Amino acid sequence: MTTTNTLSMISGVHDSPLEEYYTSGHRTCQGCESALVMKLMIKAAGPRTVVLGSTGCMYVANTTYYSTPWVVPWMHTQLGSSGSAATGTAAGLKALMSKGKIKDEPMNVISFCGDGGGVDMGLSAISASLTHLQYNHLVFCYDNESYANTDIQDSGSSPYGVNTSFSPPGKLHRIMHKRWKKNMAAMMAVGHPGVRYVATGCGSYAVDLMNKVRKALALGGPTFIHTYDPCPKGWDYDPMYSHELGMLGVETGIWVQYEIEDGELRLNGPSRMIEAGRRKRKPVYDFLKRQGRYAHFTDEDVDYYQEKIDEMWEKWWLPGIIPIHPEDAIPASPG
Ligand SMILES: Cc1ncc(C[n+]2csc(CCOP(=O)(O)OP(=O)(O)O)c2C)c(N)n1
Ligand code: SF4
Ligand SMILES: [Mg+2]
Repeated sequence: MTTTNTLSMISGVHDSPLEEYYTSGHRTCQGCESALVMKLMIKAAGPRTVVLGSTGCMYVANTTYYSTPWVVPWMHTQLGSSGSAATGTAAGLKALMSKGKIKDEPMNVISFCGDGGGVDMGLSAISASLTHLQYNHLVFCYDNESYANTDIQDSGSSPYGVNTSFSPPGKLHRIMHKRWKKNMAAMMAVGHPGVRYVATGCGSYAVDLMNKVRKALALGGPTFIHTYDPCPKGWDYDPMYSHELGMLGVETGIWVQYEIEDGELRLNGPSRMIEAGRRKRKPVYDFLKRQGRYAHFTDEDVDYYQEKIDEMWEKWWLPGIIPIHPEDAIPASPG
């Protein structure tokens, strides 16, 4: 494995780098948290970084004809290919360096994808990329909970009951999207021994997110980060509330902030306080009622959603992370 960049931890907003590598030139919606997440991601990684992006809002709305906000080398890759693009680029750089064709220096490779591109279509390529431990790269999944760029179709990461263009509430069936959100980060952590870093994040907790990017890149090998990104268009709310909705997602316990470093799990921020019993979860109603995508929810629907979140925190083997109920385990037979 080639060496990685030394990236120190950022102690607070005042300590974050001033330089921007994702600047003007994009045309994402006002209040787009995924755009903020891109800005934080590359601010943390710095200039010695190659960014690859699979199709989705962060490709299409960012890079149109001759305009782009990326100041670092950037390449588009096919919708399901963030994993293979990451491995291929890291392997290519390593080969060029070992042949002396380019300077041998630590180089960050970050390959991002949306939830449609990563949690659904590109899952196998991401999984494969996390088994090639000899290459340094970060797969970064920004999750706005729909195929947003093609007009908000539901994905495997869309939450229960949500109104999307593929799951509009009708007179006969109010709830059309009945699946629960895939548990992507935990799946990546548990299924890929040898991966040194897997984390969840949210743009509302900017310093936490930037430090997670730095840890992933500095630890090296293949790593994975999954962010929770309010999307004014798909979630249907006034763009000024993006930051607040990200916080509410965490404070209600719907989204859990954590990192797994060399097999050691740490919950972060409000999620850590909730887990330690030092803070109460806010009712999911406070989050759901703020978004048009849940406008069709009745009181029963909200109660059901709350029950599922309570179960995630109270009955799962690891709260919000591993959905196994230890009390239901069949005891091993003696002898
Ligand atoms: C193989 C393939 N199928 C379909 C498309 C059309 N398409 C372009 S962007 C997109 C949505 C991607 O959703 P996601 O990965 O969640 O990113 P988002 O748009 O939400 O940022 C789709 C379906 C495509 N570009 N390639
Ligand atoms: S649709 Fe959502 S993710 Fe796409 S640019 Fe607009 S706010 Fe961002
Ligand atoms: Mg998406």
